[in-house]
Amino acid sequence: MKHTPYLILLAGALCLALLSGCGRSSEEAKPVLHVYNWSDYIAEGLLEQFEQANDCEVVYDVFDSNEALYAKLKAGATGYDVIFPSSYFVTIMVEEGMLQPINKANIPNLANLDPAFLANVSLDKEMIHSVPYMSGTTGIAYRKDMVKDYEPSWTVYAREDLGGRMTLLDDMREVLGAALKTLGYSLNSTNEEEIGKAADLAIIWKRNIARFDNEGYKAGIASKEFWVVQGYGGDIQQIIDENEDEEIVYTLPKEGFAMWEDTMAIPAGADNVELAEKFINFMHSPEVAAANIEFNYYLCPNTAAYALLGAEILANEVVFVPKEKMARGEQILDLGEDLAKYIKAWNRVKAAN
Ligand code: SPD
Repeated sequence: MKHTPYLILLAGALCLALLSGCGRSSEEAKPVLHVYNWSDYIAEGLLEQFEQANDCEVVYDVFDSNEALYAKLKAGATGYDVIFPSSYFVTIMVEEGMLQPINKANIPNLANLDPAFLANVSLDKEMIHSVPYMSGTTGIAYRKDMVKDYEPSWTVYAREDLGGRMTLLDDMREVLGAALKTLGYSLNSTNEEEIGKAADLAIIWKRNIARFDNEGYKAGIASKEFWVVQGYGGDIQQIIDENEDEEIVYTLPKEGFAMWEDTMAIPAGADNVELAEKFINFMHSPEVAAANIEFNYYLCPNTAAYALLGAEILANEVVFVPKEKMARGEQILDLGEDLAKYIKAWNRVKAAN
């Protein structure tokens, strides 16, 4: 009886030892990198390549919007070592102490990045808290075989004859941004009246769509469930490739469209900063960046990678958007306190019938 507490302690210690790895094989004791990225956003085989090169394990989760990433971290999700926020969300996360500074000395491949991109496109130009990953456009994809009289215009969403066959992204800045452009305003407008008018227009569009959707639209347009979808250029191109379906066409609306930059960042309190830096460095080796451009159909501003790209991808206008089309694009920016106006307008759109 006298020894019972010690037996309990010993049993507890044994359990702890087993859980903490003393009983594990060397395979299980490898360091683990937790990555949280957008879906369909890394070339096949790269994670395994990184694991082998660094004798580690990568645990990889995906999200489908900046809001989902932000909400998950805010809700207390810890343990991620590398995350992929869009640049306009990095600013918000930095203000809220959610990201840690990047130690550039540990990421030599940052030298491969295009200085012009950093100066003109990046919002975090000195890469204090984030490193560019990919940039791209948001447009409309439609099925040639189902919509005969299509014009590349956001006004397609006012067409009742396509009712139930269209989707819009479940993304406040993207939908209100498209409506703002349609009305001739900036998609970064901070004018409450303009944002209000954009919400009114989005409510009209909402009546004609099947749903707001960030992921299912890809399978939906491939299966012909949807004929017109708002989507990200590279994701649409991936669907065209996977399904060898030339009936799907990606277009950049005449009124204008959103451009964005996604980044890699290390959350405050990340467990494995050293491995996170190695991962970011790996992603910016010329070979890996080239593989990602070829797979993702987005532009990684890694100039050292361009020499490794095939002729087909170099000629692909979804990736390398011609200057005359690019002129209609506008980059999504962080709006600081004015974002509240968008949240209010978006809530009205979401609540409307
Ligand atoms: N599958 C990857 C899609 C990445 C889109 N990121 C940009 C979002 C801007 N709203």
